[in-house]
Amino acid sequence: MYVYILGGFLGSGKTTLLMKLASMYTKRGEKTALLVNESGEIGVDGATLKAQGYDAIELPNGCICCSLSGTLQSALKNIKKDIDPDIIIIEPTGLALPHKVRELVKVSMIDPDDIFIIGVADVQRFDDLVKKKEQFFKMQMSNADFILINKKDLARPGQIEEVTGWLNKEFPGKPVEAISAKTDENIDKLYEMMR
Ligand SMILES: Nc1nc2c(ncn2[C@@H]2O[C@H](COP(=O)(O)OP(=O)(O)OP(=O)(O)O)[C@@H](O)[C@H]2O)c(=O)[nH]1
Ligand SMILES: [Mg+2]
Repeated sequence: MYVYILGGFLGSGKTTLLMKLASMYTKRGEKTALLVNESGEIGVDGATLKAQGYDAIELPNGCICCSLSGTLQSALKNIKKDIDPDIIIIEPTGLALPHKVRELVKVSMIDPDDIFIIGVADVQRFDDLVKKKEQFFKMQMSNADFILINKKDLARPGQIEEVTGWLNKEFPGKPVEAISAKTDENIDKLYEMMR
């Protein structure tokens, strides 16, 4: 069983990506369970995901990396028992620290080598986020196994190269790929990166 944790700031495209990945794995015939911890403004909730035929569990308002850590663990235990999926995709809120989520998932006796963090960086709001919340952004991205620069379709000319350069300098050796979760640009490259 593989677990993917989508780490990225509010509105970076985590839910859009989650839907794409869920559809890809389902088409591949892998049983996929989704665990979402929506912060409650925009996006897709557990009921919508279930309506689309996915096994989805929605955790209540609050943050799964801190106040809801116990809730996360019991949800994982139930998913393993009731659904027994091949893949679990977890979307924490945009304010969560993905490495803390990974620690909690590890406690639920999932092999640490089977847990991956995907960092999602919003190209449109990259400059603003780095200006206002650089430390937080770095903390979210630093533990990612790879980083996706999302919303490629909205990037100004040269911006993808700029952001890629910044990320390569901050996180040498970490794979970086620019995609658009909405228009599917480079989404095949993402699928190749996934197990
Ligand atoms: N143009 C464009 N818009 C995108 C892309 N990915 C996501 N969006 C839009 O960005 C907005 C936020 O996307 P979500 O997937 O809800 O982002 P999120 O990270 O789940 O947001 P929160 O759960 O609220 O933190 C939505 O309006 C999406 O349609 C993209 O690649 N390109
Ligand atoms: Mg979301």
